[in-house]
Amino acid sequence: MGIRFTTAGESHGPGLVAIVEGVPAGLELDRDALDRDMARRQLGHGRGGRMKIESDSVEIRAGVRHGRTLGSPIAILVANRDYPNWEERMNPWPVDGAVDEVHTPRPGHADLAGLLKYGHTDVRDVLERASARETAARVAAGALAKAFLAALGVTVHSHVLQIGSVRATECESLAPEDFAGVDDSPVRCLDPDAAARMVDEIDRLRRDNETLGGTFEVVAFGLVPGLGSHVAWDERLDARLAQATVSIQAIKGVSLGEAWEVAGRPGSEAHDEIFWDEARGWFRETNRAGGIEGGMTNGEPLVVRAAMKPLSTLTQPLRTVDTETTEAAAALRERTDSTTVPAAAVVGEAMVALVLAGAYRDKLGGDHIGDVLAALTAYKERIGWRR
Ligand code: EPS
Repeated sequence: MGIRFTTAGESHGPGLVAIVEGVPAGLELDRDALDRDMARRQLGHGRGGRMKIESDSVEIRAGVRHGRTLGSPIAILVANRDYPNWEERMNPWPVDGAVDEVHTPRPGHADLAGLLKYGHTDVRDVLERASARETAARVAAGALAKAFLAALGVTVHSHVLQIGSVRATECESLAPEDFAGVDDSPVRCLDPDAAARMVDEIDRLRRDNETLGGTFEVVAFGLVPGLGSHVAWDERLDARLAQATVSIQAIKGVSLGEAWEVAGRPGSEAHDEIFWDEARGWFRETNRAGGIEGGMTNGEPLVVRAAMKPLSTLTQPLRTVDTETTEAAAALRERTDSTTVPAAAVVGEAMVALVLAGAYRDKLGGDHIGDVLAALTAYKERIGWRR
């Protein structure tokens, strides 16, 4: 069954909910670790005023008892602390007095297509759900997946590669310890010089009423080979990772390993030659494939990259059309962030962790975490895996 999860919630409604199914029973959870991830998602230079209001924490409502999972669906609540300021506009029940409708869809957002598709007259009925506030629920779900993966020796990290026109210098290869200080960077970037330039670029463009996109990378360490499968299109792990990552709001592109670079190279410089020695067993000296071959992990670090477009709520709004009058208008101006690439990278970790946790569950089964660990040991032994 893998891991299944769904979220519910509007950006300025009472709160967000995530329901996660498939986490084995008996897994110990660390409350602080869950909340740490929630706080990490709120980081990053370029966030707007909303982050001063929210201070996200995970409230478990089902599926956990005395710090251990029960194997039943886990229900998580993340409150919207901004809701009291929106109680009239976002109340689930009718309110006294008129609430103004929004009729100026933003180019680049779900506003117009959502309005037409669902037959709403108020753009707010679309934008509240399309908002990336929903990613708080994903990160909560992802934190459960990370706890499961940690028990299996897997860690998931992320860092920002580019914001606006500023690119970080990339390292040849990364180890888990390289990420130790990444959250101390104001833009979650491992290259301090580039980070300083990113901050300047954000400040400069913010003064010009602009928003910025960028790219980030998620890296997972400690994976065994053989997660996912070559036998069917929808079992390919790269396909699942791509879907999960591109489903994050404002993500427009996803690649695995050095996908775009490899496309232009001769075959002899595109792949990762195979080696074996007594100490290490199977290993590679390069990781151009980003840890995936034939839709399966190959045991090297998994590398997923994503491209995020600049946020589509602009303080200097783009041209649109009033949906009531069909007259030319300026798009909705709302409080917004300048950039959320550092936060999106943390959401990327969550989505990658959920896919990987599901792949482990598919590979090893296990109603109880002890069963999963026993199956993992047996599998490693059968394939002679030494890492
Ligand atoms: C968002 C707009 C901003 C962001 C929000 C996503 O919210 P507001 O309109 O309340 O200022 O702050 O992100 C979050 C609230 C969050 O927790 O990440 C949007 O339109 O997508």
